[in-house]
Amino acid sequence: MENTEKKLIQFSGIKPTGALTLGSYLGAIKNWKSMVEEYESIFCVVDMHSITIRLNPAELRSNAIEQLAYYIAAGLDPEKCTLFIQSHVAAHAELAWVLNCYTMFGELSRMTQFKDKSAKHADNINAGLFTYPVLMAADILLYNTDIVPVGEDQKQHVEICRDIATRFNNIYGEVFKLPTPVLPKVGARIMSLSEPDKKMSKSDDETGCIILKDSDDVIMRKFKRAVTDSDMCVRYDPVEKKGIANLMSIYSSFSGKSFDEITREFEGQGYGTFKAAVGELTCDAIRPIREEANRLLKDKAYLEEIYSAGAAKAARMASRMVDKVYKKVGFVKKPRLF
Ligand code: AQP
Repeated sequence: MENTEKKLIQFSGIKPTGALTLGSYLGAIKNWKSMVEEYESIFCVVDMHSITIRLNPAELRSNAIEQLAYYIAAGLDPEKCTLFIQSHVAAHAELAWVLNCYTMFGELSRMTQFKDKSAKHADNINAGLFTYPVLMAADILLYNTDIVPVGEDQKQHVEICRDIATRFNNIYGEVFKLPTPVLPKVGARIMSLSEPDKKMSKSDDETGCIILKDSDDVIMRKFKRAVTDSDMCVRYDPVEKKGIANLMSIYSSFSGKSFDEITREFEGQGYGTFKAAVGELTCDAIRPIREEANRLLKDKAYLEEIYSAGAAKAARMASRMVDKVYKKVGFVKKPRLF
């Protein structure tokens, strides 16, 4: 008999501000992929979020296409997932404006990412940086999303999304579904290899950040130089031994081994051996993704087909939500324009 039960929906996205990192792979994409069979899956390249910082336009465009290729290469099968580029679906901007009017200045001021990014880009603290979480709330709420798989740094933004949705629902009835953030058990916060008290970020220093495009040689070199400590014992202690704890998280994410198992495996061996093992495991996991992404990037027509079909499907779903919201707030029904 045909299974008519509707699947719950997972939605997530990554901004194409640079090349994808090992952090975004372990914190987000790998987790997305693990839930594709169970959930209806919608994944977005959130290019509109990227322009809160000044980027070279040609670079942004090529990052966005490259990111889509990496999504597919990492196993997000376009037959099973809706893959699209955010700026292709106007409903994201439309709902974001409405939600701006239901979001408080005070709550946006408390966002950690806003405080961090304002400090980092002191010469360009634009309104988009401030209202970033509102656009993210629109992204999520447009699709009746049940879960949002993210890394730890984005959890606060899913929480404010719930607050905005609750405020709107309290006024207009049950319009939005309240989404739940889902973090991976291991790898929710991968740290920089060179400064292990800082998150590994696309826009940060090159030596501490593994990008999925890195060759095996580069990956091995970066792991070899990873900052550790003088204790010489592979043991999980994220307070006193941040560098080693980070390497253990990466090793655990790829191998599925627990921290105790890893400690036993490397007992009596130097950090050099452990770092090389983490590097090799990372290379083995990333190499096929990189190779497949490079192959896909040679076929721009195929990628265009995928993001066009994805946008058409997403736009159909999203426009239903925009119509509902516009009606609730009192806008006159849109005439047919074409
Ligand atoms: N280091 C990380 N560890 C675990 N998860 C991470 N994510 C990002 N870095 C790590 C998760 O991956 C998704 C990427 O989201 P994003 O690129 O839209 O936002 P971000 O968190 O701001 O990523 P970056 O790399 O730090 O970008 P820049 O440097 O441009 O600000 C999210 O789910 C995130 O949690």
